[in-house]
Amino acid sequence: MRTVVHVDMDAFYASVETLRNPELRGKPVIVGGDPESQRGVVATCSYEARRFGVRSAMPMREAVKRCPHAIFLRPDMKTYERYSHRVHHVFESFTPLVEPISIDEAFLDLTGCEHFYDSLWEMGRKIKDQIAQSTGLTASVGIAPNKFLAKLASDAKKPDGLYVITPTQIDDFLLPLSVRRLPGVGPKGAEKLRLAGIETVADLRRRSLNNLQSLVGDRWGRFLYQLARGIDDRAVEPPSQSVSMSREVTFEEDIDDLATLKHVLAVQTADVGTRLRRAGLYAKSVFIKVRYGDYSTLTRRQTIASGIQDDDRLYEAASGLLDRLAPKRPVRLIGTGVTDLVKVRQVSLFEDPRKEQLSQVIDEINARFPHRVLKKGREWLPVDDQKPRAND
Ligand code: DCP
Ligand code: MG
Repeated sequence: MRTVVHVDMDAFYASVETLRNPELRGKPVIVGGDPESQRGVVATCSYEARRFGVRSAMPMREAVKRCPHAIFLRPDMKTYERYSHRVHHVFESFTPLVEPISIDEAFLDLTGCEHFYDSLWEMGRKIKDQIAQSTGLTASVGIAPNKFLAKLASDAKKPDGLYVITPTQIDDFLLPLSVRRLPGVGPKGAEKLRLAGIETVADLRRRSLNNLQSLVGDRWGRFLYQLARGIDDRAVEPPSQSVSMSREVTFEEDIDDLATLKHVLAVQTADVGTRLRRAGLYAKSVFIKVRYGDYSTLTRRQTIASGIQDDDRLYEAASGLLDRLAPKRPVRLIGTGVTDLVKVRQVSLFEDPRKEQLSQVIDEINARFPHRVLKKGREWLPVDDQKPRAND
């Protein structure tokens, strides 16, 4: 049995702002874009502002309507990142097995450490106390036998919450929940399940594996079948120690055209590929990052066991990931990169070694000129016009 802890800071950006300026304490604080602008959205808000119905990702104009007397602030990412690092240090004083999920959220694997504490509740209180001591901020902590349940637990008593789910308590906690609370079940998925008569986890539990797979497909069906039983075998995975290389760009105007986004990926993978070959490294993971206008950020990652360094395969992987991610809204930022870098590649019998040679020849020629003179067809595109925004 594992002991997985999920920690999520409360109203993170707004809490840091309140810490810096104690006059904000107890007041509705909204952090986000320009309230005057059409594009501005709420990044987050204090719990006082949430009482007026203000939420993350809501247009600023709507937030002003709902809570006109709030204090409106623009985000100060540098400061939030400094606090995020401090919180991370606290995590690492409890265990090296820390998987950061976002700027204010992480999973910790404390399996085997239980005997250092009187109870799992005490373990949770210690983590919260250390965070408060180091930063002055409150966090919500959930402790459970796996990631899925730990995340639900940290959410159960927010803000400043603590909740423990032991194996015998799983059913009491889980069965009454709406399926909407399950990871990956959005409004559309929930509607599909509702039409099939499934609204709560208890409804889900009554269905056979076959039934769920015929409803939502094989992979999703299996995933839901397991979640309904509180089963989740995913490990807490600390980020790989090896370095990564990446490249990203923020657009002047959000872009919703897939072909343009792929062109940008082509330029970025060519850049990353050049750096890989220069360092004599092969990448076993390729990832992409997509940020929408409301700052919500998605990443996708693919593992390539044999390791790659040529532009074609890097691009193929990145563009395949973008297809899978299938952006639903205009994209503000796109990036791609590689991790799990290794020196020596395991040779696969099915790969074409000429691909790498071609990339190397292009690098050699480019190295002799100040600008890249040789580019592959898909790199010719209008991205030079897309300058990063000043405030990113
Ligand atoms: N964030 C953002 N845009 C979003 C969602 C979040 O910029 N659409 C930022 C601001 C948040 C931070 O990320 O402070 C952490 O996100 P959370 O979802 O954890 O939200 P909060 O920490 O603000 O509140 P909660 O107490 O609900 O965790
Ligand atoms: Mg949070």
